[in-house]
Amino acid sequence: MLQRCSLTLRGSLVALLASLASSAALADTLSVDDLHVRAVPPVSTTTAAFMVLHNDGDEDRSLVGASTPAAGAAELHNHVNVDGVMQMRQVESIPVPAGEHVSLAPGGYHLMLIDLVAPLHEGDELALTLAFDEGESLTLDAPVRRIETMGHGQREHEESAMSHSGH
Ligand SMILES: [Cu+2]
Repeated sequence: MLQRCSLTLRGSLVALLASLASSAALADTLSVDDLHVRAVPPVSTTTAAFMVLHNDGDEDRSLVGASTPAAGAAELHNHVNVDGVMQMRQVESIPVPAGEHVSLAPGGYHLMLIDLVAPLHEGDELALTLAFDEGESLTLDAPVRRIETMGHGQREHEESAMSHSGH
């Protein structure tokens, strides 16, 4: 199961974030837009956060980690097409090439929030800390929103979680 296999990764993420705690403020070349968290039913212990990451600088950058007090773990995920079936996979980083932006959106890259400590309500705001490859971290308030999507709803997302394999 996802929960169990994420335990060792969670430990290393905590260590990583601890090492970043005293780092410099985010360089102004990186910015975050349209940050939000998917509203889920109270019985759900996982959800996903979405955003658009902008890199206005000359160097390729990447998002390398995330955390929130609202969840036991926050993992970087992508959806990949495996023999015609969309599966969620954990990734080590999400690249944000120089001068470009990357969307974290349903069906693609997203931050998976695992082991929610309390039910989410539409309109709540979660403090979400993003860690970048040169040691910067940025903490933002992520509003909880209802997201209506075709083909990539919460039910499918949870089924994808079930098919998680390899870690
Ligand atoms: Cu996911």
